[in-house]
Amino acid sequence: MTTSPQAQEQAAHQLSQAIGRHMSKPIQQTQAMLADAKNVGVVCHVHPDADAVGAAAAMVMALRQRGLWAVASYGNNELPAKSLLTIPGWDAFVPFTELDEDIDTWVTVDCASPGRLGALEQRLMASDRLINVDHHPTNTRFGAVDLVDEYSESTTMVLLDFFGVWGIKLTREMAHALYAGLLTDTASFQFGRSRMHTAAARLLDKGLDPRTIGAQLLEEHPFAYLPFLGTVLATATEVKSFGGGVGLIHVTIAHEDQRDVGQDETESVIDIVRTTNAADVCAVLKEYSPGVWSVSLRSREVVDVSQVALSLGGGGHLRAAGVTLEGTRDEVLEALLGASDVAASTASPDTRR
Ligand SMILES: [Mn+2]
Repeated sequence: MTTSPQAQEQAAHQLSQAIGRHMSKPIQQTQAMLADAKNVGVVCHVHPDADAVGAAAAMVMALRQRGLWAVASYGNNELPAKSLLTIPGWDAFVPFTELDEDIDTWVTVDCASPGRLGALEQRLMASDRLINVDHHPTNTRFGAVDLVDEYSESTTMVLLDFFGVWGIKLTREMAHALYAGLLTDTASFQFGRSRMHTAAARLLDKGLDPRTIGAQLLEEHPFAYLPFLGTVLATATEVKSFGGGVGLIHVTIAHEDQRDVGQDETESVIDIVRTTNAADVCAVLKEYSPGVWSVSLRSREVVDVSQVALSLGGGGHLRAAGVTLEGTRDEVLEALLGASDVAASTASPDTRR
């Protein structure tokens, strides 16, 4: 029997929209564990981003819809970037020191490894009822149940699939929280499968305004942002030999540069640096407290930066990854440049320029 091109296209479309078959078992296991849960703590990674806050907030809303008691938290003391406070469900977060003793089940979201739990690592890893929900290819599968889909664009996409099977009725607030993670983790719908758009359409159809949410999350900077950019972008340096010749551009944000700006401003720098085409890899070295540096890595099309980050003790995705390192700026830069061979080894010869 021959299949018409239309039928083939239809079948390909259905496949692209389907939840990966590898997810059916972890989805069942997650449902089973939550069926026996009463009080649930949902924990996202330290120094959360929009996917972390959005996923935790949406998960708490879904758990409460199912009649469970639930709160969200993360394992560090500082407030997240101001823009993240616009995500509905932020009010479900409590400081990690105030997490109830009666919590019987934990759900981690957007955490690739136990180290990302910060101050909550020991407490959560001591539990045998931990559900690890994530989309990082470098996830270490540290849960009793691992609901990890590395093909998903965001952790909120993993949850959207799960909620569909779990029978959750999507509310406007839930859709907003899920959309926040999808929008930002795809760099405004540049990285992902076509189903990121069908998912976005479903979420927007709950009554969301993409312009309002986009502006809230990505385009609300104070005037001080401009002189700040002037200072940090002036540090841009090109290392042509990095990664066997694919090149690296690095930019430094020293602790004192951040006096007049917040995390929304510092986090945006990598998205400016990565628009230059002079090198495949770019890095922003950000000193978030004196001597402690978060190194954000991006690649355009050749290097697998998740492997570069992993070799330094961090993790992430093919085109976006990160690691926290301690020392002086020169020591951190030296460590990064030392990963040049790792970068080269991930570059496929035919795509190397
Ligand atoms: Mn994520």
